[in-house]
Amino acid sequence: MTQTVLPAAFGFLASAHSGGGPIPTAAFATRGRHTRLSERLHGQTVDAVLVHPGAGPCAAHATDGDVLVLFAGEIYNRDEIHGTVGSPASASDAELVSGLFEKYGPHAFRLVNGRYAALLVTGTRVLAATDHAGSVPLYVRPEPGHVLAATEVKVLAEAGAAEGGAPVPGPRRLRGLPGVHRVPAGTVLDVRVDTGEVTAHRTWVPPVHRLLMEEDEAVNSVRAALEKAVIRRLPGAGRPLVVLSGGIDSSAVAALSVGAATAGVDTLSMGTDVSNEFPQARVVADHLRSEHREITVGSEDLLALLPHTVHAAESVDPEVIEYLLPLTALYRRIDGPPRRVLTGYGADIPLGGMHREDRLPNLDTAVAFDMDTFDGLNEMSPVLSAVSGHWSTHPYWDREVLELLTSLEAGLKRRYGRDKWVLRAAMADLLPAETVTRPKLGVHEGSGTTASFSLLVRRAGAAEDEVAAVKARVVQRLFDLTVVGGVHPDAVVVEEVIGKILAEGGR
Ligand code: IOT
Ligand code: MG
Repeated sequence: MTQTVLPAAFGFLASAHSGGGPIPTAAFATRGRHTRLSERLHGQTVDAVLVHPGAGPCAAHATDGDVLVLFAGEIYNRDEIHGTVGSPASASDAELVSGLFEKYGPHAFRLVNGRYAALLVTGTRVLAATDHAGSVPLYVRPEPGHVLAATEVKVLAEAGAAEGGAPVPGPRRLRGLPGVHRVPAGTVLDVRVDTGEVTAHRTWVPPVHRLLMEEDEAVNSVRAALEKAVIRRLPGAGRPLVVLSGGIDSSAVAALSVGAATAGVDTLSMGTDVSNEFPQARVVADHLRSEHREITVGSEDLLALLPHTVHAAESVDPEVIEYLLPLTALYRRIDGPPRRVLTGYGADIPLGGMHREDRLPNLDTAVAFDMDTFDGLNEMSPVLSAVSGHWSTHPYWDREVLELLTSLEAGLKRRYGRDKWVLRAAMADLLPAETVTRPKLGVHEGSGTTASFSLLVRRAGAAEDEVAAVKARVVQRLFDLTVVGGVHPDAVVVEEVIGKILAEGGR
């Protein structure tokens, strides 16, 4: 069963209440049409806004008796779910979740491999669920009698501090937003609307065991899992767009897409006036015969998008913002109708690609640490591309691929002096040899983003040893302004923010 061209919705805002309650303005950064709905269930009323691509009716909600489902994103194991719930082939993802819930209750979400945030309302409960990776962020603001939920936290900022909310399990508070909580990755928060009480159920945890495997078996398993994940992400009609750096991660996604997409594949590379990887990406595009485009962004224009990146990602991690800034610039330059975008993002986390580390115990420690700490960074937030109407998806963070890659023993990740060896070996027959052997270069390095941001901070007067701390404060300040404070990112001048931070000194 092939994927639809785009998901039925990119995001939502919902207010579930037993006796009225204001619903905030749907101030999403996500671009799309807004569909409103108001549904009276037995024990509560739900008012919601879905933000979605396309002009037709929005299929991202389903009602069945006293169950209402709102669903942002998409499911990748639709076939398996059909098999177990016996739904019609035309069933929407929201209907599949509703069918799974009827059979399995809140454990339904343990069965879904997808990129989604979902809200399921029934009786006096609101279930707020994230996928295994928390790749579509979801936030709740529980108060006795009134629960707000949204896929962008800026939408909840307007509601102010929650009153009388019961404690929420897990330290998932948000900077500057008292009473608002992020739903952790791979979790269902079960909220009682009458009391505001919250219980958390995990639906996925990263594997901590490791598998010893023969080379051939590991290589074949990685190839098969990644191929399946790519195929599951390809649209039934239309051409996918692969954002291509020419590194092994995105080149593998492009190669597997070319093998599977009947309508052909487009590839796109970005660079700046300071630095680019155009020649390396071109080698891959020529080899695969994709329709390839290059986009050059001036580094001043790039840095001016820092507020937009923080506003879209709603992240306060300065390193992650440096990875996401060039991608934000790239997505904003994809014009024309909404596209389905495949990326190689995330491969380096389970494979330890960011760590230039030869010693296996240290490499595995780094992988374990990264798999323990990704939650809340929002590095795969769909909002990054949805600000310009596009849907992004990440095959390496498909639940099955991620589980396999994480659990491979470190010696399959680092082997014969190569990083990400198992992936390189798995793709060797589909890519040019120079691509397969090319060492990793991060997007923040290849585009010169880290260097340009550092230069900007130094030019404003920061000493060399202050640069990292100032960058961190800049990112926090941008979050306070654009996410908490509701200031439009166009209205923020990065140089002024840096100037103020330096003027404040150590405070
Ligand atoms: P990197 O792996 O360089 O890039 C991520 C994806 O962005 C690539 O696979 C590709 O699809 C796209 N991309 C990168 N550069 C370009 C370009 N010039 N033109 C077009 N598309 C491009 C950071 C990183 O190095 O990205 N991301 C790491 C993990 C971050 C660490 N996070 C964590 N520990 N939680 C990653 O795994 O992707
Ligand atoms: Mg990568």
